[in-house]
Amino acid sequence: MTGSDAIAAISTPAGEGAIALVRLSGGDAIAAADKIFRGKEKPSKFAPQVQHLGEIVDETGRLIDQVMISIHRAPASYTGEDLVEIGCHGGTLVSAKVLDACLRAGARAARPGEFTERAFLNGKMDLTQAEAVIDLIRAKTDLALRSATEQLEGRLGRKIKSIRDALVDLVAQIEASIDFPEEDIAPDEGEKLSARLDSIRRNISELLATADQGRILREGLRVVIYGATNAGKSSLLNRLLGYDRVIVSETHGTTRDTIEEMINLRGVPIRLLDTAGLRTLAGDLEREGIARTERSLQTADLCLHIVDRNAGRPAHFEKQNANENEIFLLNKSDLSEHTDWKNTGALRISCVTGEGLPELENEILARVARQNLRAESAVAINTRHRDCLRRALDACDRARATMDHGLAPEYAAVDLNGALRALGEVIGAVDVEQILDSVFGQFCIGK
Ligand SMILES: Nc1nc2c(ncn2[C@@H]2O[C@H](COP(=O)(O)OP(=O)(O)OP(=O)(O)O)[C@@H](O)[C@H]2O)c(=O)[nH]1
Ligand SMILES: [Mg+2]
Repeated sequence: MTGSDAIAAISTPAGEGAIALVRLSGGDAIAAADKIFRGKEKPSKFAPQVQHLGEIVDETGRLIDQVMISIHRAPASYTGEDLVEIGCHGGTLVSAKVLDACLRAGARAARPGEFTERAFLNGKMDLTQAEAVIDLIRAKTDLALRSATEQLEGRLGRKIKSIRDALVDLVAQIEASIDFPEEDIAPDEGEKLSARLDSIRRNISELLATADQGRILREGLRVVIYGATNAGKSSLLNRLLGYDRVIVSETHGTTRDTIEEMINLRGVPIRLLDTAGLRTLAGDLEREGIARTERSLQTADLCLHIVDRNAGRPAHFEKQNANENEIFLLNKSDLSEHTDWKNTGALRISCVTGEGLPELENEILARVARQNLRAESAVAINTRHRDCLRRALDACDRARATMDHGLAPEYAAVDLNGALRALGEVIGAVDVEQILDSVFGQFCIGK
């Protein structure tokens, strides 16, 4: 259980708005509200979950703001503790003064994510669900949002728990045969144990395979536009973005740095990068830009190689082999085609007329689909989960090797227990202070 000291924070974003929400949570939260609220009755007398109109006053009894206030009693609240929600007017100063009043009444300022941390510590949610709250707040597209909602609902947690249960059974079998050899427990032997372990390893691998999808949903697919100078890279970024974000000009070498923008392509979040054009005759500054282009290409999920069909083949040009991670584009299809490009298989687009752009979007989405990014497969692990699951899988692999060597199953038990711990870390079933700090530290204050 958590200490029941009351914490308080402004839960709505900073800035002006119609209303702001100040939350108080903890054993003393309602008592603190009693001290600063003036209305028909005291918050401690309120029925839970009912809004009441009244005033927040300072220590001299002077009015700070007219508010709507409600109380939620433990354990039926977000945090699992007594929780008070004060809806005040949305000015920066007003909400700060209401928060101040809460602090004077005995609460302390909440750390980022502390409300959700308490919800986790009070068993209201597992760690994957707590993380889903961050994903939900940060989601930029419908698909990302849906995935976060599924995780909040507990789908990933349930999968992990079922794998863990299977592993616990297996370990129990093995340990029973060690601890009570004389009892007549007929433990699963050799082949059967290995088969059970293999099924567990498969389940872990399947979850691990969703890591890429999770990264794309959370951070966006990295799509890098590259090609010779003046090919129309910046024009393409502007076109896909829908407004003139980058300077476009007929001068070669206009873009000197990589420029990144987020777009929402029919629900799929995409981080689109415009890069410095590639050419051999370049000054120092431009060379640095080109080096950055090359670095971006190394981390790209998908590259859009774009050339000007009106011009001849650029000096650096290499004919690309059919590559899963690359789409080759002949731009400026509104102009005549240089003979160099005769019979070149490529998608022809025009950033001026918009020709070919819907086809390009389809092609990008088709490539994404090949990466298994589908709304239905809504379980998508994050990097922390991936790290835990990899350790769990490694430990299972070691246990499997031990069994293969014909050693007694108890030698495998050490590794299997390691796998159990690693799986437990995913859902927060093992008490590891460090994990909690790193998870909840990412939150905003008041969540
Ligand atoms: N006619 C025609 N002109 C285009 C098209 N796309 C781009 N342009 C023109 O081509 C020139 C270069 O476009 P940019 O988008 O700046 O090219 P870039 O690849 O970003 O060039 P650098 O930043 O110098 O590497 C500009 O004058 C654009 O207006 C197109 O589809 N058709
Ligand atoms: Mg450019």
